[in-house]
Amino acid sequence: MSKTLDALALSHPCFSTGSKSHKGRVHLPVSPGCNIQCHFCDRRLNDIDRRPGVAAAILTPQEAAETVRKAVALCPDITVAGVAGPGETLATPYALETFRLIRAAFPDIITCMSTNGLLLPDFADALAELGIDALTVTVNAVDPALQAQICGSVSYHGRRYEGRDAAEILIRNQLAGIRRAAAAGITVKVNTVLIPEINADHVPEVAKAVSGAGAKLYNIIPLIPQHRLAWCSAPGCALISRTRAEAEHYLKVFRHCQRCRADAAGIPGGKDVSGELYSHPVRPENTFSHG
Ligand code: CLF
Ligand code: SF4
Repeated sequence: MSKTLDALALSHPCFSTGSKSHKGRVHLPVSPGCNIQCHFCDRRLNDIDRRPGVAAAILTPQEAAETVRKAVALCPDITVAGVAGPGETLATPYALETFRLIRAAFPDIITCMSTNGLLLPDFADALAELGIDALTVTVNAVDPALQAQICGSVSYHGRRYEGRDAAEILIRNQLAGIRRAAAAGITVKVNTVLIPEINADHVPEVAKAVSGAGAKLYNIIPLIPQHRLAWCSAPGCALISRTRAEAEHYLKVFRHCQRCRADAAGIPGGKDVSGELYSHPVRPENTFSHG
């Protein structure tokens, strides 16, 4: 049975709705590829960058399960095992296989997954059956004209779509997927990357739409201007605060996001044990990008 928002608020560092939690998470970088192309996404394998989409190397599901064991020994405050890339979790089977192994080996750990939502209508019921406790869907716009400026293409059921066609499929599936996951009893959070030049005024509309679909929590992530959105600006504190306040008319807002790497481990913004866990050499042949 998935956990409610109230239960997660006490035990999950990214679902706390008030002050910052002191619980931790371990990210398991098991998902290499992606099925869409966000313009801000610059997936890389390295030890240095501190942002989403970056990991030192890809793990197998078996290695990931062993990593959870080590992570909890290094940092007993870790309550959550999450998969957040470095690519899209539903584009390859490894995230689900990882959660199967983790569920069996660590029945009490909170399982958490993030997705771009393209395949969520297909997988929501399977995620509920697996007992995923917390799901994050990244929805950057619900207006296809804006989404097309953020995401260049999607590969969906064997075909590649671009521009407005891609945007329409992505938005439709994200909202349908959230509806389906919420109906199956999964607590859904939505992340929106705040891009001042593209979606800043549109964020309340996203919050309204995802709340209507059943999302319970909202997280506004300031853009890291890079890749094809290097021309955009990083939002300042005043814009972030204003946008959060506007979104809060529709659903609760999480305010402590640390824009974690796909192999982050420890307490977000606090104790960091990722260096001790993931001190393996970079494998450049596995260079996928993510954001
Ligand atoms: Fe990881 Fe994301 Fe789960 Fe948290 S991170 S999969 S919900 S366990 Fe958290 Fe990190 Fe922000 Fe993500 S602080 S980037 S929101
Ligand atoms: Fe895929 Fe995530 Fe990168 Fe977007 S940000 S292209 S969903 S890996």
